[in-house]
Amino acid sequence: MKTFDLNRVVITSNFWQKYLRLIRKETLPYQLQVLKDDIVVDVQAERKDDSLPAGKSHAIENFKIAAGLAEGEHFGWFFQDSDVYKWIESVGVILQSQSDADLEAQADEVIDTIVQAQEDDGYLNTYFQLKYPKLKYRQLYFSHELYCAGHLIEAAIAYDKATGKGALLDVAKRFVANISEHFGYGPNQIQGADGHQEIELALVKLYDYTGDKSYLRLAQFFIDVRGKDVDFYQKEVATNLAEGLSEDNPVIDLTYLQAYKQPKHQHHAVGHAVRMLYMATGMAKLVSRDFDSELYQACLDIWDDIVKRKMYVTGGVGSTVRGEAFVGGYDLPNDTMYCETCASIALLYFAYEMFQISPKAEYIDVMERVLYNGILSGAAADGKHFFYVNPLEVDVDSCHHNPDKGHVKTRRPDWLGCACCPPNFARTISSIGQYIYLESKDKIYLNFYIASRLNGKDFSLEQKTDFPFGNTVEITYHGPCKTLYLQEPYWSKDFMITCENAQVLQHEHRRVKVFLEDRAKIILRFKQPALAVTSNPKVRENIGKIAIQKGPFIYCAQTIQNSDLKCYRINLKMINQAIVEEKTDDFGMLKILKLPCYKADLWQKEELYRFNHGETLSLSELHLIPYYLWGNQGETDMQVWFSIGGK
Ligand code: FUB
Ligand code: ZN
Repeated sequence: MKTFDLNRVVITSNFWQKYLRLIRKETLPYQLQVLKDDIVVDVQAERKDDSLPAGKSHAIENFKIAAGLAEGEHFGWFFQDSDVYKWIESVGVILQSQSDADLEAQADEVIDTIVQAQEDDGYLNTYFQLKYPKLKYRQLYFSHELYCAGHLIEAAIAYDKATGKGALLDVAKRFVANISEHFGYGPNQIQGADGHQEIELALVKLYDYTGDKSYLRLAQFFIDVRGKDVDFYQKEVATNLAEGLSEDNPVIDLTYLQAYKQPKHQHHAVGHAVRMLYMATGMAKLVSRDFDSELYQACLDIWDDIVKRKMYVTGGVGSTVRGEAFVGGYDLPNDTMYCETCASIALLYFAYEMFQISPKAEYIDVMERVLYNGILSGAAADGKHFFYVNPLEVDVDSCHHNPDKGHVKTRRPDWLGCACCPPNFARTISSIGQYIYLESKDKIYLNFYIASRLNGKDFSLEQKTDFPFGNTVEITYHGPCKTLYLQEPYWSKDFMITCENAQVLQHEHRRVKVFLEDRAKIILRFKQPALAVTSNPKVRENIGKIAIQKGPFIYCAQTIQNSDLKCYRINLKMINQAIVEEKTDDFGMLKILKLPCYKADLWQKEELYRFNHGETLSLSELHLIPYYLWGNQGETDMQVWFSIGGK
């Protein structure tokens, strides 16, 4: 299957155009100012820990120092370079469908600095160049050198594709040449992989872009070598100690790094969530380019483990702050979870790759769930504030006082010391056009109902719809006969399809196969009722609770619109009485779902426990908003799961 170049997909959806405009006009200029330390913003540590870098970004300054254009020391996380690469990738993605002279000039300037920062032998990582040159490629358990290289590759491809200016692509290729020289199964080569996966998926992209098979082979090497020698990282530590190069003597957690065995033998989602999912994405990419049944089985099992046991209803993943990691199955606490924006983004990537291997409804379901909930919640509606952690329940007082919630922010900060999420959000959302359609020979896969025009090589297709809010999709097609694949959304009711110059050939497992002739017209109609979501009884946090979903959106309640969130009791019989009230707010997007319900009376006396006291319930109304919009109106308690109650 192939994606379409972004200049072939013209997004006309109001919902998504707003985001694309926001990213181009607000987010990217703002992010550049922050990366250049040009504006004073509150750069917070990602969790309460005074040892973590915060206060400024310094990401571009690090490149300037490495390039000899400025003096000073490296500041920030050792993977700070990747923030800049992701920003360039976002610009590249935007420029692929729309010119923007200002953004392009700014990106050129940044790229020029990067070019100058690269060493003659191709190596490029400002942290090691400036701080520990003797430890290059020698601390792979934490170094992120190849992780940063991966983001460089992705940025370089996006920018070259958009502008044809190959400077950054040359940098990336020279860095990869240096990596190929140092890593491999040859004598004197390093037989290990970066602690943080990313280069694997990026190398496959580089192979796709250049057609050079050596990049695919290198990606295969990194997936193969991981976990092959389980002592690899510990040996690195021992050698550095013995040679007096470093005094660090950590005990390496191989589960955190997904290096406890080779990926092809891994069958569970464990350890650091973003690493796990970038790796799984890389594995799935390899499977679709060069089929490997063992690797595919590992992908399938990891997928099942996530979506059947470890994924939040918002598409968030990573249940614990410790190691930003997956934990056991059904362990999904709503208020101490991690649910990093990057992890949700990585789940979108993994799902998309899995769909391309086997186009089943479940992959699109997860992509949609994570996109409209756990990813969009990552940024504020102003495009300039960002969550790293995306909770499903916030009690402001508890977040301020409970040290176990030091990572749960009650407001999206201006920026973060560990700023992986904000530019990841920008590059992913600006690439939305890439996820809507796929093609394979004479087949077109329409994955998302997003109003857009698709200009294929020999056909054109247009989707007219107000989705995610509207309930109809009108598809028109001009071109030679083809087969179109559509999805019946899992949350939809009364899904109906009518065709002109087209014929439904199959409608099974919520996948619809339609034969298209020239001038075909297809109209889809469906309802998006408010639905009560129940979780598997093994999820102890959600026993006796429900969440509300309408269309692709999970809803939540805030104390801005309600009071004492824990007192609301939802009666399943009342769900169908929910009504939507549109409210124009600053961002013009807020739709409030008003749900009749019950509310437990508060106790008048301040006491903690009573004997034999049933709840006294009064009729009430809960005002819910789409989860992704929470936290845009100031600090507030927030809740997704509500107790069932009332008659
Ligand atoms: O380590 C690089 C990125 O920073 C990870 O993907 C995130 O989880 C954050 O730790
Ligand atoms: Zn992140």
